[in-house]
Parts: sequence; structure tokens; C-alpha cells
Amino acid sequence: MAVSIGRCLAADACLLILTLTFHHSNSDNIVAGASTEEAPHRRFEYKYSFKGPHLSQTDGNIPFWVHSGNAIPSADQVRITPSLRSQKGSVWTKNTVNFDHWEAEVTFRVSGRGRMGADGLAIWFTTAQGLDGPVYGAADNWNGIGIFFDSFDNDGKKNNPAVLVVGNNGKLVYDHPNDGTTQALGTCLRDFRNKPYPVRAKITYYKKTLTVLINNGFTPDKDDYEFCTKVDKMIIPQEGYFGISAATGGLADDHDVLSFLTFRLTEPGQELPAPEAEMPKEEQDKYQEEFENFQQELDKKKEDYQKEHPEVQREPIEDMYESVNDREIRQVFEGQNQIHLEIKQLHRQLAMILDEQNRYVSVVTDEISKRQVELVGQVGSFQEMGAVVATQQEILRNLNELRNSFHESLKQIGATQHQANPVSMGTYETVQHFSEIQEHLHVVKRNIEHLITRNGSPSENQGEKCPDPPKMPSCLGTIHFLVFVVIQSVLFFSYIVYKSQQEAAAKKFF
Ligand SMILES: [Ca+2]
Ligand SMILES: [Ca+2]
Repeated sequence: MAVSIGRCLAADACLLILTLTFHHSNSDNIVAGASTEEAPHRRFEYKYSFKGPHLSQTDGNIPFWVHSGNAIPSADQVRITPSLRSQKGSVWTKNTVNFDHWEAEVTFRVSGRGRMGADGLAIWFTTAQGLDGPVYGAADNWNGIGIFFDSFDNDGKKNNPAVLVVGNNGKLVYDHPNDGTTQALGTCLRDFRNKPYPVRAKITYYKKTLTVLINNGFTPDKDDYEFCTKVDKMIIPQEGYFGISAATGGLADDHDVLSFLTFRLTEPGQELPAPEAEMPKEEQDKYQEEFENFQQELDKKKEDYQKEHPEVQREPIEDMYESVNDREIRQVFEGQNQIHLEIKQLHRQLAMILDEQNRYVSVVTDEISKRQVELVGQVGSFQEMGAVVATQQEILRNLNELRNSFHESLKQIGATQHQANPVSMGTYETVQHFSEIQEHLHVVKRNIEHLITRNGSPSENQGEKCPDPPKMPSCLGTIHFLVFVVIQSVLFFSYIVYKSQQEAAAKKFF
């Protein structure tokens, strides 16, 4: 809903023909419509701005600004009023602003212990500095525009805290009892007191349209602005001072301004005036003088500090800052240092790998030499085995000899039997045969003993332990052999005894 209202409070007070538009229902459309336009060029204007952390000078003044009343500038904020009763304060630019289009971003806090506060805070663009007065700490009958943050509900309509835009041509007396509602060109209800983060107001005057956006201080996001109000076709003075003021009444709030940032807006395609060209010679001299004073003060303070702290080594100011060349050289140097470190690390790793490699090579070499020794040992053992085999062969030969001699003994026994069968054997012959057999058996026994000594203790002869011989198929064990011999002998004797008994029995029959 847009309502156009022409307000003429007095016959000559209609210099400002203003269109008041309420934007409660279609605010989104307006923001969307504005965003489709090409954005204006925006340039920060330090001479109409202040902000922390070095907001005020050592003498308590704000560069390019004047303050009055109870305002107390400090390093990071200006306390326009403390939370005491009936306080008034304001801060104004020293010089007028003559930009066609501008934007002001004001960050502030209104905080007090009461559920309600007073009186409020105002942002101004006026043809004169309203250093003192009843309208939120500033002069009434102002010529220009005021954006009011009215904390106290004077008319009791429970519509405060509120934000309102009031234009004035210098004739209008502010309608305090009605909280300015009869004069407001635009308004919105916003509680800006006691917020977790500072409240921000962005006031844009562009192409004769004044827009107020508010960041309500619920988030730290600086760009989280909400639309508050907009005034179309608004005429404001060509030149004016920016100001911010505040006042307390029976109730009191702290009104602290953290920053006031002014931007010059230029339509796209329009050329920006050079910043230097716009400064008159006398102003330049004045600021130069201010700068020199500041420099002298700084030097003096530095000297004082040196005197007070002689133990602190004096560092030339040049050493504290670096030029572009220094920075580039430093970056190159740091880069090279980094490369150097990387190469060193690579070198270390390579050395480690080489060590490892050497270790492996030595291990492999040891293994190879060990295996060679083993092979040699195996060859040695083969030789020993050869000797053993030879011994075994000798044993076999001896056994063969034994067998032969045994065979011979058997043959002799057989021959004796043969001779004994046809002819009856005399006792003498039998005894002779027996002694021969006994001799043979002795020979056999000796041979066996000889074999046993050779087989039983081969290590005694060689003086060193031989490796175990490979398992050979055993032809004839010593014990078996002895058993065999004993059985044979027993059988033989029993046969002889049996034979002689039979012969004796036969003789009895003859
Ligand atoms: Ca009020
Ligand atoms: Ca009210």
C-alpha cells in the first residue's frame, strides 16, 4: 500500500514536497526492484566518517568531527550520552557534504537497565550543526532531515521504540508529545535497545529516494539488513552536515555510537571527481597542519615512552613496516628456504634408503658366503661319506671272506660227514676234525671282533666326528650274525652228538 501525503504545516513550510510511503506489505517487491537496477558506485569518505579502534585523538577530539554536550569520544566509540538523567550530546562533521547521492552506515548501541529507556538517538543531515537543542540532543527547527530512534513512548500508544524519518525546512517544531508521528515521512517499529550485537542503520539517499535499512543487532552478520522505510521524491538541502545526537530524560540509556561511515554514491557511468580537486587550498593547509601537529605529538609521545622505558630497545619505525620490494624479496627468500628444506629432507631420505640397501646387500652377501661354506662342508662330508662307504665295502668284503671261510668250514664238516657215513669214524679223526673246526671258528671269531672294533669306534681312529652316513640297506647285522653262528654251532654239536649215539647204537646191533 502506498499513500502519498503532501504535508504543509505552514504556508512557507512546504519547501519539501515529500511523498510518504508505507511499505509494510510490499517491502520485498521494493527491495527486489532496487536490486535489478545497476548498483551505484560507492566510495568511502573518510572526512565524514569515524570508527574504532583509533576513533578519537589524544586530545579527545574526533578527526574531522566536532562533539558537544555530554558526548565523550573514546578510542572505539563515542558515548553520546551516558545513562544519566537529562543528558544531551551530539557529534557533527566539521565540514558540509555536497554529494548528490550518499549512504551513511551508523553502528550504535542503546542500552539501559530499564525495561523502557529514553529518550532516543537521531541521525542528521542538516544545513547547520544542531549542536544543542531539545530534539534528541540536537537543535529544533532544523533544515534538512532527521532519522529518529525514539525509545520513549510519549503518547502512550505502545508504539515505541520506533524509527521515523522527519523532514524539516527550518520552520517545523518537533512534535514530541506525539512521538513525531504527525510529522513522520516514514516509520517502522523496531526495538533497537539492549541487543546482543550493535544495531546498524543504513541510510541511503540515491536519486531523490531515501531508504532506511536496519540490522537489528540479533546477529553479528554486518550485512543482515532489513528494510525499514523508504521516502520517494525527497528533496534535501544540496549541502549539509552529518550529525548524530542523543538525549536522556527521566529514564536514561547509554547511547554509544561505534562508527559512522559515509559513502559517496555515483550513478553508473558518471565520472567521480578526483578527491584532491575538491579540497580547497586553505582546507588542505589546515589538515596538513593538523597532520603535522599529530606527527609532533606522536614523536613527543615516543620520546616520552623512551624516557619512561629505557630498557626497551629503540626500533626504527622503518623496520616495523616493509615495502613492496621487501615483501617480494622476503617471499622469494621464504620460498627458497622452503625448497632448501625440502631438498634437505629428500637428501636425508635418500641416505636412509641407501643405508637400507647396503644392509640388505651385506645380508645377502653373508648368506651367499654361508651357503658356499655349507657347500664346501657338504663336499667334505661327501668325502667322509666316501670313506665310510669304502669302509663298508671293506666290511662287506670281510664278511664275504667270513662267509667263504664259513662255507669252507661247512664243506669240511660236510666232507667229514660224508667220510663218516660209509666208513665208521674213529674217535681220533673225529677229534682232529673238531679241532680244525675250532680253528676255523676262532678265525671267524677274530674276524668278527676285528669288524666290531672297526665298526664300533671309527671316530677314535679319525679323531673327529663324522656326519651320519646315509642309511644303507643292511645286509647282515653283527648280532644276527653271532646268533646265527651260535645256532649253527649248537645245531652242529647236537648233530654230532646224535650221529655218534646212532653209530654207537648201530655198533651194538653189529
Ligand atoms: Ca518519544
Ligand atoms: Ca509513541
